[in-house]
Amino acid sequence: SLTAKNKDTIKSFWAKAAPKAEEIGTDALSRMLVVYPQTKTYFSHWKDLSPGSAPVRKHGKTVMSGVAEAVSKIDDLTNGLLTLSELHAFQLRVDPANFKILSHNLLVVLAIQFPDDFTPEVHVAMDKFLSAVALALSEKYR
Ligand code: HNI
Repeated sequence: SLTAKNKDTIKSFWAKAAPKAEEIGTDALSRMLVVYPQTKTYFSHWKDLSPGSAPVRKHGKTVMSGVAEAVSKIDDLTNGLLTLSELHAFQLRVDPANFKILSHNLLVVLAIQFPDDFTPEVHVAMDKFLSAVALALSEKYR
């Protein structure tokens, strides 16, 4: 689980990343849809699923607002993300395996967009954090 040091690392990295949240979310979602095309099934109601399209941009921003919420609730992710977990489990019916896929794409994009700040220490802290977020989002599935 996340140590106090991990949490500090995540919060200070997030402070740098937050202003670019829309771009991060858009690029991560764009990559996920291209590299893992099975994820496109959830967004078949969109007109254009190509990288950087208007709905991808809009949803990129939405997903990152969820990540921002998770950072703010880092001390109790399970309760903090319960509503979002319920939504993904019961309404959206997203297979929780996809949370890991999106997390991977987020890490790739963070490494690209923040080559200097994305140290191994930040990498491991963000990896642990995104795994914890994925676990919290999976809470309502069982
Ligand atoms: Ni997700 C809607 C956050 C992973 C498919 N998602 C949301 C919303 C937030 C959100 C916030 C908007 C909620 C609302 O309307 O109240 N999603 C997150 C976060 C993660 C995540 C924080 C993981 C880090 N979502 C995923 C994954 C998929 C996914 C991996 C599928 C591959 N999400 C959706 C879909 C919607 C959605 C589908 C509704 C989209 C729409 O068109 O409105």
